[in-house]
Amino acid sequence: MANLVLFGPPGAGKGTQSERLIEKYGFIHLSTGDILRGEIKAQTTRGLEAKKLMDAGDLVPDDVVIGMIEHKIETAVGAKGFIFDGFPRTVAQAEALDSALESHGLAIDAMIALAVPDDELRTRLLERGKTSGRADDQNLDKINNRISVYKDETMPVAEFYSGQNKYKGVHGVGSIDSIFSDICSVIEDL
Ligand code: B4P
Repeated sequence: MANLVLFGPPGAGKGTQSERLIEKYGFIHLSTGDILRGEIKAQTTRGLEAKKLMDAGDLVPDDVVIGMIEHKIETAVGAKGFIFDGFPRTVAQAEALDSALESHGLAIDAMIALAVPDDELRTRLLERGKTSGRADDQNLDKINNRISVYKDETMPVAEFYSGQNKYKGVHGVGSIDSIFSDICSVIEDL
């Protein structure tokens, strides 16, 4: 089984497609967004610190998310394969992920990158904001900030994996089923 990074801008469908991939292939799913929202719900110190940044659409510091992911990898070693959703979001996180996996004799096999135009992202996130209760989905300025943080801080991660010949682009507009089928084709060709 492969270890995959599911990549894309906010609202690209990473969480949506991860759910289906887990069901089909039995991956261990590591979503830093979900883990952080869990910490906020549990009102941990880390969660309370992260909340301000997440609500504004900014990234949580690298050392916080790297520590969380290293811990989750430790507890799941021996799993069939990992799907990293929303992580890495900076080159420093990508380097830390390579080291953490390497220390267990593992590596990323592919980055699957969902490409979606900015207008479609804004529409999807505002729509989700009507029911998600997520502050970062309910305000256009915050959504625009998330998109620009993605362009400035996260897009270089795609070059990082391109340099390792692991980048696989997938068109992220269309039905959820057709995008899922394109992702499965990539995985089955690995
Ligand atoms: P995340 O939780 O990772 O989430 P996301 O960017 O909102 O989106 P995702 O792409 O998963 O969207 P989804 O499938 O749900 O991050 C939230 C915040 O956490 C970040 O801003 C940051 O503050 C913090 N954070 C997380 N990880 C971090 C890290 N590594 N480092 C630092 N900070 C970090 O899809 C969105 C909507 O689109 C849904 O409503 C869905 O139904 C819809 N949709 C999906 N596919 C569709 C399709 N094909 N057509 C139409 N609609 C579709």
